[in-house]
Amino acid sequence: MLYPIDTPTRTTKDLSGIWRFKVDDEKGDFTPDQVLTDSLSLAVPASFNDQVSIDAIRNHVGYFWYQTDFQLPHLIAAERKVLRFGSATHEAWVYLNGQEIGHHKGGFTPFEMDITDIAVAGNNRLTVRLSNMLDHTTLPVGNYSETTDAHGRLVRQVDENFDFYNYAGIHRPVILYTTHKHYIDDIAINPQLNEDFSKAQINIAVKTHQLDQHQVLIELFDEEDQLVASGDLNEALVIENPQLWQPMKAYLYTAKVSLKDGSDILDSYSEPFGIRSVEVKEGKFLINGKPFYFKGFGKHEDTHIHGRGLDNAANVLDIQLMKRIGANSIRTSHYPYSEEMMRLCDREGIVVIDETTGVGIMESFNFDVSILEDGNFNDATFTSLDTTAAHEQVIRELITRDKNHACVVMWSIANEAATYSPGALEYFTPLFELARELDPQKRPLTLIHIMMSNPQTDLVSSLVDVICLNRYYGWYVSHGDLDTAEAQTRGELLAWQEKYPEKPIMYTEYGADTVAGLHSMEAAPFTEEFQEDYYAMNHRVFDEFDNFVGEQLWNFADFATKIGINRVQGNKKGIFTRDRQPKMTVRSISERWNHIPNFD
Ligand code: BDP
Repeated sequence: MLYPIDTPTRTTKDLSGIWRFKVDDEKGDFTPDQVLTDSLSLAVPASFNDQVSIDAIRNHVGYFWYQTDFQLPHLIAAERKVLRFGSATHEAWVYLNGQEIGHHKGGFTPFEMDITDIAVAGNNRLTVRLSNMLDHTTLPVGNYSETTDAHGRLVRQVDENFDFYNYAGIHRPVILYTTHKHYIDDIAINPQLNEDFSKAQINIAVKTHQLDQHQVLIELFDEEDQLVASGDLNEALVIENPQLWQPMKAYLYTAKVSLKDGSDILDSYSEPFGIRSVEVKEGKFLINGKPFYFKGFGKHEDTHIHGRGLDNAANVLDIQLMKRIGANSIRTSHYPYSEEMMRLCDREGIVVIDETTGVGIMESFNFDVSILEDGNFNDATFTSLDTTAAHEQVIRELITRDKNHACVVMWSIANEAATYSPGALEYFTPLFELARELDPQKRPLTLIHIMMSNPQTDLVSSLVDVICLNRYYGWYVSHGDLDTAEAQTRGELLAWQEKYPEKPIMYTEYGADTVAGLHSMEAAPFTEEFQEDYYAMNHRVFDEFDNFVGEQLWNFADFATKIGINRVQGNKKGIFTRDRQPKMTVRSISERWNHIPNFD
């Protein structure tokens, strides 16, 4: 599925704006052909939650209606018309002019519907029924329950099995685009560099919906818009002395694909791509043959008012701040980020570990590893949860969507699953196989380990290319005691290194909740001094290890979560506040990262 853009043969119409919105009372008195009355005005794209001032709506669990009207000119009557959602969280039923045209489950990936036969010239009414419910079959995983209130009414509840607020809504742009009836469906680009990087063969697969006599022409352009290679699908496209896509120094070529009927161009599409190699070898993570060091963050799509909705300005600022403090990479914790962000990371040279929605795959949550040590620990995650189908679907949709991005150097199949539980290896093996098979570029694969999964307890690390650890020594374990935490950090890294000497190791989370403006002479937890000491301790240990290939701290910025006794108006582990003001530790992290080169 291609990202919707304007080309000489395609037009897009962005349906962003103010839509009508209403909680579905489930009485069945509204049908999607009707005008949604008694509704609120709500911005799309954005989460609904923080746009409303009524708690009962903000926290409602169940179904919601969204509706807008749009006009189509007669001019495009003969064109094929497609309606595409960047994402709708978490499940959507879509109706056009009263007729159901599609359904999609999974809140962080795009889906589209051909509306050629249903859209009309003039006014069209688009209605969406949305659900924000999560359960043991969905990703992310939610604990779903039902009760009745004092009036006997059904009350649905979702207790998130993860640590971020369950924002919902139409989070990404809704675009109507047109194509010719014979069209380009998908493009997969797989640049292969020769050994000394003096040549790149650009392998391109194109999926079309076309007649046999039609031809596909491919033209490759450099950043100055100069044609550097061209040919049809059977010809080898070679770029001599290619400019490489490099971390923090991006170079993007463009593949212009045309579907032709004789000299007529029926459809054309331009896809940016970068040329770079990625490889894991002898304990190193190589980009373009050189050992790369990840410096950066686990993040969230989370901003004031927009919630988890697309916020291009925030994305731009975040990358600017990252550059200023010497960061070079992010992980899209804990779901696929917007296509707009992925394109921006390509452009800006930000290296991305691209994560699925595989979060919350854990029946028991506990940072106390000792409960595993007596050998009787029994966690029923892989018998009680039923997430396989959702997991396969999100892997498929993520890799299909992001396969061409130069910025993506590794796929993360899951975050903090119960990889110490019986059944973990059996659950993950086919998912890793699926990801390897789907990715034309065969990027490295990983999953992210929770603390309970250590060299003694972990069952799945034989599958991963890089050992990625979320570690909270000094915070959830040995809280406030950085001397003990330092010894524990060193001890565990040594044990991983001994067990998997060939696998690179990196931290994908480490952090301490820090309330901006809170200070103390004795560097007590929650103060800005403690956060600084905590990072200094970790960094001392990291620097002792040769096959330690990166530090992505938790989190870039404070973010919203459900309420809980560990959360002071959200998760405060950001090194920036939620409105992107620096905490004290930003200075020392900036000092460190600006002195660590991107490559060894
Ligand atoms: C890890 C999770 C992350 C949490 C973080 C924390 O991967 O989502 O926000 O811990 O507790 O367990 O701050």
